[in-house]
Amino acid sequence: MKRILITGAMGQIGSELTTLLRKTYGEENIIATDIRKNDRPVATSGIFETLDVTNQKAIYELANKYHVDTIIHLAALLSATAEKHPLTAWHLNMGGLVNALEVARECQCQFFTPSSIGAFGPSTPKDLTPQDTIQRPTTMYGVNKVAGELLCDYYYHKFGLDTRSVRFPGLISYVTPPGGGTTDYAVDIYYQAIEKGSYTSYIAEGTYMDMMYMPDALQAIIMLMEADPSRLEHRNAFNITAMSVAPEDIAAEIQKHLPHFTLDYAIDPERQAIAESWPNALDDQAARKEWGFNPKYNLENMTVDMLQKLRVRET
Ligand code: AKB
Repeated sequence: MKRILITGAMGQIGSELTTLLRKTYGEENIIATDIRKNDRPVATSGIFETLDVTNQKAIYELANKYHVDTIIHLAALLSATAEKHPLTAWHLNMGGLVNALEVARECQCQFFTPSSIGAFGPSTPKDLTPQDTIQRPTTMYGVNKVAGELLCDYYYHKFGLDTRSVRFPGLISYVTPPGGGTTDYAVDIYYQAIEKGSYTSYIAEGTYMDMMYMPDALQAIIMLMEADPSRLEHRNAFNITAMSVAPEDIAAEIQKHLPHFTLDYAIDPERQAIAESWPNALDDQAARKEWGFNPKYNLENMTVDMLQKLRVRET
């Protein structure tokens, strides 16, 4: 039986992961935490504690109070925000991670924290980006992600801590909007398609990035955490992807359902530069081979589901 502490539970991944983990492992076994508290179900329907991950003692006290055996550390700033506030990002992303790892070490917890396609940079091969390749990112977020991957591997080799991670692509969901990411356009486009019938993209035509629908991302976390450790040749972190798309591909798919939908562009140079430094399409064979990663959604069936779910929300 698992008892899981989640940090950043109010965020884009955390909100939905908390709900799924409560269903999977029982509400009493999931301790959702976040520095924010509001009246969303994450904070009102199960165990919820406010937690600042830069306070190691506070993480330890909660881990101890609830006798947790797993920590899922999600609290972090995303790429665009991190680029605007690099030192805050360093402090929160790296300080929070090392604190959470230290608590995991003291409490002998299994540990998951997400890495990202942001862990790659302009000198990384852009197409079919290999699992093991050059990682010289040019963003603070990317620097944090590479350092985080190495730190998690260090805790595995040095202390035998069971650390596991994936490099998430842009995540698309109709539940909680992302905030401060470079790939956020791929979520906004669906919201605006339903609300206004048009979208102005800050990412340029022809800019390809990996994306994934949230149900596949959540399933990936559970599958990796439950994977037989003897099959894992890699740990921190596995390439995973479900599709490689540019803004016009998503628009064309939306137009199949909303023929009057229009897309135009007003490029944000900062986020465009970040996007251009990232891969077009990852090779995720290692994840498929070592723990059976197998996403169910592609651009086509994700678009059907997103539009349907957002329409229901509108009414
Ligand atoms: C971001 O755009 O910052 C994130 C990511 C790909 O890590 N969605």
